Amino acid sequence: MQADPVRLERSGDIGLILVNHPPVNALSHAVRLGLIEALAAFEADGSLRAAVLACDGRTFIAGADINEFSQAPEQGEPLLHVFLRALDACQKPVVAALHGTALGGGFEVALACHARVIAPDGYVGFPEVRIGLLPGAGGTQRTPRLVGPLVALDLVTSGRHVPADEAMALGLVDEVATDLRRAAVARAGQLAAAGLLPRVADRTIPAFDRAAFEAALALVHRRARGALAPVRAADAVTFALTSPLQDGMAYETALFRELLAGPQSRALRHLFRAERIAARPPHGVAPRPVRRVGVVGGGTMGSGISVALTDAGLDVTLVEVSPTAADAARQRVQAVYDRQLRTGRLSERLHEERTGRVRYESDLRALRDCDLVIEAVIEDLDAKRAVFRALSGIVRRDTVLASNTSYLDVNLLADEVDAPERVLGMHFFSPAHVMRLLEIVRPARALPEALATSLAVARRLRKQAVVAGVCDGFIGNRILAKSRAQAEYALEDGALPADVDAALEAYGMAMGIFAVLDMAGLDVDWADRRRKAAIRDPRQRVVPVFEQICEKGRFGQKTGRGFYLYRDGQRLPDPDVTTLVEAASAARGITRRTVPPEEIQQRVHAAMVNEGANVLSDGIAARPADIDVVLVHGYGYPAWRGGPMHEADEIGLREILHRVEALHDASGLGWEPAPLLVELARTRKTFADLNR
Ligand code: 3H9
Repeated sequence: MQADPVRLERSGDIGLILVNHPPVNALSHAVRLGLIEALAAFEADGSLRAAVLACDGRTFIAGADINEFSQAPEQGEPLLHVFLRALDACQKPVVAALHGTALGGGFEVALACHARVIAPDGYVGFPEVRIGLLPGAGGTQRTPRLVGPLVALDLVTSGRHVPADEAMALGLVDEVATDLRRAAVARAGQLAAAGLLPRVADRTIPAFDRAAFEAALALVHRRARGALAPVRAADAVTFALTSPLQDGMAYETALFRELLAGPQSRALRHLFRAERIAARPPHGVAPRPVRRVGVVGGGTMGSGISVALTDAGLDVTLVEVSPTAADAARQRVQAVYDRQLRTGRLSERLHEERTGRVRYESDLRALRDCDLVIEAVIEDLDAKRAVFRALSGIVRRDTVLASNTSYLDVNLLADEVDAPERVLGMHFFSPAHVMRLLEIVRPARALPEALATSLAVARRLRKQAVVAGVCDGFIGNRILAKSRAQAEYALEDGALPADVDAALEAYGMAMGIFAVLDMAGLDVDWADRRRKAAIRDPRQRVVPVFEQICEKGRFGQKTGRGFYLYRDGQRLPDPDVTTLVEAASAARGITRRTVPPEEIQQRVHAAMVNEGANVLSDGIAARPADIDVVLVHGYGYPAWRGGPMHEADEIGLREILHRVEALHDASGLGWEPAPLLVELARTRKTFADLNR
């Protein structure tokens, strides 16, 4: 840790309070102390008329120091509030000069300054809800006074980053300036000359549309889906409408402390760390430069991947089997961008620029100059092998070759090429330009350099990368297969698809298992299930309903029927499926019973944890936290629970083991408790112990 993270300099008669605390100038203990001292020194210096508060490095203060949140409270002294009170009491103007990301406590400091100037590429915002907190240093009280309760509510409950031009339009900042320091110094001088000390604290709440506010509040509650922080943040903004600032600050602090001590913030802070560790490239290995990327196959996945690449500023060559198929791929990509243009999410200029950056070809030789090629043809080993064999004779020897397979053995694809150590998997999730998760599948021979390259591409695509080993289904689909099996057993025991889905949604899952299956298309899974059925031990418990639905040509939403019936845009229970489910129970001699939602939730969770433990023992995931990241970002597991492995630690592994033993008793072969889980429970250890 460096000695002096805050210093006071001067520019003529303007003081410069400068923070230098890499990587993101977080408000660590030493920074808070330094700010208090620098402000006091500035106030005491009669030759300084005003001050600018600015940061060195890549960003203005990006918030409180998240690492300190897990430490003992006394280490929190002096509190940020001490500095904010000093700013409020300061009799000379202080102007905040914002660049990079002025977030959370950082933006709260800026709001306590007398004016705010921002660089054109800067952002402001309150991302606290993403780590299960609310702005705890006045953000929920000052923001509604500055820009009205509606904007405040949006910012503190969504956590979104607001770009400079929008921040200006909303009134969150006073000026956007290319020459940031100079503009901030000039403004500080002007305020001093005019004898002005504008304080957000002195403002009253501006007039607002009460009905619109109530509607926005209702939406926050509906969208929270079990998450506490957005609800509490909304409470704090509501409180500001009728209370003096000091009371509001006290209320906000009480809520902040409650959230900080609670399990949801603990879970979300665990994820914050886990996300960054999972995506870390191998130490000291440089990625290869990637400019042009080839995509083989322009179906749903290939076109989605092309959009993701183009969005990130990469040039794409998409190859299909024929000019007609290439044209269909062009239309798929075009449709995504046209929709974005229509809905105002993309300007005409960007629409033209992005659609122009994809080349469509029908000959693999067009990929000659690519730095990375991603294969996204049908999920068939022979088809994929043929593509890799052909690519090997076309691309450079250092071109990284990736397959988008969701369960096939990437080692077998590597066998087809010259220099197999540059082959790996890049498993995107559908729709590929929307879903954040990207499993990077690492075959035995893959070079660290190839891995670093794919991780760098993932970062550029703003995807959450997690490295997985080679096995059937990698991390996510392998665990999903087990949790889905329990959902199917619950059908046989007495539940209906809507009961299972309602239980999982009440748990906080983005969508129930059967609704997801219908959305993705049952035919996709059917092929995989048939493949697995051929190699399965016949003594294993299997529910025939899925196959029976598929045999009737019902493939989910796209055919209007699957586990549910789809009519007029609505998802409805289907009596035919009820009949199939009841028949399945009867065939197994099961007397149907009411399966309580908690039982469904616990069974699905226990199945995930047990398979997660096997995934760890097999070396498919490097750490339990990686599994959490996969389930949260790719499978709709509620982030505020921190992922299944973190949740298991919170519940206690002895209890989890009991639940897994109950699964084994009820479900038989294939449900044995994972040796790793047994060992951890026996030695009273946690999955978190393995993260270190
Ligand atoms: C808060 O402010 C509470 C207040 O309201 C009330 C207080 C009383 N602390 O993400 P990156 C580290 S709550 C400590 O890869 P990027 C991060 O771990 C806070 N460390 O970079 C990583 O370390 P490593 C509200 C932090 O360029 C390194 O910096 N603020 C913090 O992709 C680089 O991070 C937030 O929630 C932190 N606050 O993105 C902002 N932030 O290399 C959280 C980052 O060892 N941060 N680090 O893995 C972010 O959203 C992104 O980091 C940011 C940069 C956008 C700033």
